[in-house]
This record gives sequence, structure tokens and C-alpha cells, in this order.
Amino acid sequence: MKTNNQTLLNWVNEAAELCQPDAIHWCDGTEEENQRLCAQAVQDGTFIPLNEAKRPNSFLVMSDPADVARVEDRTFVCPSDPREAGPNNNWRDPVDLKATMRQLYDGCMRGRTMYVIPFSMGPVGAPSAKIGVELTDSIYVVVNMRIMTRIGTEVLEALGDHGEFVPCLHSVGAPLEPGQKDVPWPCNADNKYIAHFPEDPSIWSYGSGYGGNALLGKKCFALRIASVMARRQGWLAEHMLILGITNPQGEKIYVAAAFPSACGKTNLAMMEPTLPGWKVECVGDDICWMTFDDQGQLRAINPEAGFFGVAPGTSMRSNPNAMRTLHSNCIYTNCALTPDGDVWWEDMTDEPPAEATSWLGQPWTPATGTKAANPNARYTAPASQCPVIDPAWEDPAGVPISAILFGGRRPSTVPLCFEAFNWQHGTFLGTIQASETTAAQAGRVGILRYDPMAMLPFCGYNMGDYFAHWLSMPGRVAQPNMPRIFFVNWFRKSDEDYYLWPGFGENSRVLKWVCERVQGRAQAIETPIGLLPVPDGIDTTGLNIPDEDMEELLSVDAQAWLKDIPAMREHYARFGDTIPAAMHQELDALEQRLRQAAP
Ligand code: GTP
Ligand code: SPV
Ligand code: MN
Repeated sequence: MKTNNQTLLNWVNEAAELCQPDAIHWCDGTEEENQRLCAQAVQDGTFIPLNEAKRPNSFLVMSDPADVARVEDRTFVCPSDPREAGPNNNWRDPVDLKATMRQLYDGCMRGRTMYVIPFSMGPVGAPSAKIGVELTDSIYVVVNMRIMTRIGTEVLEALGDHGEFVPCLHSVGAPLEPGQKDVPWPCNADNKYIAHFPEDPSIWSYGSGYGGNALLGKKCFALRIASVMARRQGWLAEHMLILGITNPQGEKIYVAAAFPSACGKTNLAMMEPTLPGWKVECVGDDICWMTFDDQGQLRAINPEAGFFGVAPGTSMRSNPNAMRTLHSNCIYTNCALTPDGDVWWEDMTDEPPAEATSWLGQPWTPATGTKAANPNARYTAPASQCPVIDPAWEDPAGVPISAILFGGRRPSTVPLCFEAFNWQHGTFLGTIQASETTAAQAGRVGILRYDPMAMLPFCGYNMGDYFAHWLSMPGRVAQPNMPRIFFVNWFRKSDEDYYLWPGFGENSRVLKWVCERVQGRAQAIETPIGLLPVPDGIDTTGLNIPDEDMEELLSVDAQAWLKDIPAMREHYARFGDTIPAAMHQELDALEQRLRQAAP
């Protein structure tokens, strides 16, 4: 037996009795085991091995077209009291939902193997690391979890005989009858449940094999369950990238940034600055756990060990360091396959390939008129392979955070960048963060919605209480050294519908302003919404951008902001009296400042 942890052994036995797998496999996390599983997945028709010379030890997987993204309408957060879950979550009575799901799980792994994956979110044994164990009937999940988290024997050792872990039960919900032939991507598209029981805590996932629905360490554990723990224990579990930025003088600060799904975290986290002499290094690209140290400094760890990155749009031009990370040992999901056994996605190269097999397994040419890769196609890559991974990315003590950025896709109204007046005002800006929906979640894209702190789909409790938790942070230590809070928008569009700001590596110009503000070296103008760069405050040396575009990027249109105020009030009204009074005061004060400024 691999462990003497009786709680774990009992739970695995119970789950096996319920799900009735043909076999149980305890994952040790070794390369040898990984090779065997990948070979098995190739034999099953799930994995397509890529060209060994071009992308060694890498595989392409094409999912069922009905299973390509997170399903927010099938995601449930189930404390016993629905008010705890809040209007931001789908709630079900935990006893009822468990009964429903037990029926689904009954015999659901027949004909399959149940894999036991002990995993650590955070460096194994680090004080802020947390252990989970995922049971799954999907090899795809095992292989991806091995990249995205730390798994295997060392985690069981860290867990010990009496250690605590979060049980995470996952099944694709597609049992095999004797002799029944499997499909490449088994799932149960009509019966998806992504359920969280924060009071246990535990995670039950059924029916989907994709991304955040199935790799349960990520959104389910590290955000929804962890946010509940963080609230209770006085820390923050956030949907944020973490980067280190060094100026030409060698001074370095760390920045965290919360942008909604597919709004630019991975790109910013490993960007190649266009400003000479500046350097960006990546600590993490999606999730950030922040705790005060005994000096009152917020320190952050990346609980993950890999990137589950958006493929379309990723190129040597937009994100060269992501491209350089993908040389080997990666899994590609829903990308296109080229005739020479490589992957391709929209905008990966200036010229598309003459022909390919689309993510739907169909012959594709540039004339086909459809996308070769799914818009939510992803790569899974080890963070250690990133050429600009930060030297401290696995430091158990975390890195000190000097600035927090909020942002999203806002074609109008929101300037390129501005700074909050203080922590309370910054928290307020987070609460009114909005963004257009993307392909990262099932449903329509391009719909503007409020997505506070980029946590709307990931906060495991009532968001009004979450805002109060943010406000409570400075009061938790004797001498708080709070990060400055900024708001950015790379997605402002002109009347002719082009992006006003070039984005990507050019975002270093905004990061430079952030650094200079933190270091007390840059001026700012007080406006009704916050502190904006002075004219010429953003270094545009060498950038070909019309003056009028730059002016528009850095202007505050008080009328346009005033038009949004009623929607902000409605957004708050959804959460009723859980919205802290201080946030209503900030909203009132914003409206008043705008009225004074509006012509
Ligand atoms: P999740 O993994 O879903 O949480 O997404 P993310 O926030 O990490 O987004 P990512 O960096 O993968 O970017 C998503 C899409 O936005 C990609 O297609 C990028 O090419 C595009 N994008 C990223 N940064 C910029 C930018 O500065 N400007 C523009 N115009 N597009 C960008
Ligand atoms: C997101 O949607 O924010 C992601 C991808 O990072 S997933 O892991 O599917 O949630
Ligand atoms: Mn994300």
C-alpha cells in the first residue's frame, strides 16, 4: 500500500465501490508511468503523437465538440445555506445534489481504470501549499494534472498518515459495457456537474473531461474551495498572474494582475518587453495565493506547476516566450494537425498551412472558411520550461507583491491605465470590473458583464462577502504594506473597430509607469475615476501611435462613465445588503466627482 492515511484509503475504497472501476491505479508521478499512460492513450485513439523531431514527447487531443470549455451554468457551489453561495453561484442543496450525483456515479467507471492522483497545489511541503487527491477515469486528466500540479509519491509522503487533503472525485461519465468500443473523448455532455461542497470541503465533477471542469486542482480547488479557506484564514486566493519586472537599473518589483479568462494573463505574465533594458519574469499565469508575512507584506505563490494556455493568437510575435516553452513535453487540446505531424492554430504563423486537419478531425484549408483550431484550444506546458520563469517561482515563502492590476476587455470608456487613490478605492474598482465574455466559457462571446476581480465564475462564496474580505485585509496586520492597485485596458477600440493600443510586449510601457508610481517617480493627474498618467507619462519612444489615439487612450469621458453608473448600481443590487457600505459610498463619490466633471 502506498499510504497509511486511513481517511484517504477509506475514501478511495468508497469511491471504488460506488464507481465500480475495473482497476485502481495509484499514480506515482514518475516519467516512466507518464510514458506508459501516454502510450495507452495513443492506443486508445485519444492522443495523437506529434512529430518526434519537431515536438518530442508531445501529443494532440481533439475533444468531443460538446466538451470544449468550462460550463458555468453546470457549476455548482453548495454550502448548506444558499446565502453563503450568493447570487454569483448556482446553488443546490448539498444533500440533494450528492444524492443526484451518487446515482450518476453508480457504476460510472465500469470498463475503465480509476486513477488516484495525489497532488500538491504549491511546492510540496511549503507552508502555504495544500494537498488534494483526484480520483479520475481519464488518462488525459492524469497526464495534464502531472503538468499542471505536483503529483505522486512525494505528495503522499508530505500528506503522511494523518494529513488533510481535499477529495476530488472526477468521472467522464461514460462506462463501457463488456466488448463496447471506446470513443477518443468519452464524456457525458448532457449530464455535466461541476460541484463544490465547501463545508466538507470536497469537489465532485461528472460528465466533462475538459480543462477547469476536470483538472480539479485548478479552478475548483485553487480558486473556489481555496477562496472559502482564504476568507476564513485571512488570506487571498485570486485569479491572477504573477510577474517580476526589472528596470534597466536592476530594480525589481513583483506585480499580480487579475484579468478574466482569455483576457491576457498568460501573455502579460511572460511578455518580452519592447522597452530596452527592461525584463519581465514569470512566477505564474493564472492563480495567485497571497498571504501577509510577519512584516505586513503581502507575499504570493503560484499554486500551479504548468500553464493551461489559450493557443489561438499565440505566436512568436505576440508571445514568444510561450512559443519557446512549447518545444516538448506538452499536451495540445483542440488545435489543428498539420500534415507533418505538428500543431497549428489561428495566428500562430503569418501564413496558415496550405492544409491541415481541423480540431473537428475534418480536412481544412485556408479557403474552408471555418477556424482550424477551436477558439478555446489550449496547450498544457510545464512552467519549468518557460525561458523567463522567475528564479523565485517555487520559493515556498512566495514573492512580495508591490502592485495589483485589474483589467478586462473594454472596447470603450475605460482608459489604458490608471491608479486607485487607495486600497478601498482600488477594491471598489475591482468590484466594478467588467469584461466581454470569451470562448473560455461555454456560451455567447463578446457580452459585457461585471466580473469583479475576474473572480465571478471562481469565487466560492457570496461576492458581497468577498468584497468585505478584500476591505478587511489592511486591518489584519499591525503595519500593513499594501500593494498599490491599478486598472488597465489593452482592448480599447477606435470608432473604426481597431485596437487603439498595440498590446503584448508594448504593455511593458504601462508596466514601466506602474513601477515608477510604486517607486514614487512618476507624476499622476487626479481625475474622477482615479490617478491617470500625465501627458507623456507613458513612454512611447519608438512606438508608432497617432497622438489622437494616445489622447483617447488616456482620456476620461465623464459622460460615458456616468452612463455606466445605473448598471453599476444594478450590479450591486444583485448582492443586496452583503455589499459593504464603503463600496456604496465609493460608488456615490464616483458619481458625484463625475457630475462635477461632466460638462
Ligand atoms: P485564461 O487562461 O483563460 O485565464 O486566459 P488569459 O487571461 O491567460 O489570456 P491569454 O493571455 O491567454 O490571452 C487570451 C487572448 O487574448 C489571446 O488570444 C491573446 O492573443 C489575446 N491578448 C492577450 N494580450 C493581449 C493584448 O495585450 N492585446 C490584444 N489585443 N490581445 C491580447
Ligand atoms: C479560465 O477559463 O480562466 C482558464 C481555463 O484558465 S480553465 O482551466 O478551463 O478554467
Ligand atoms: Mn484562467
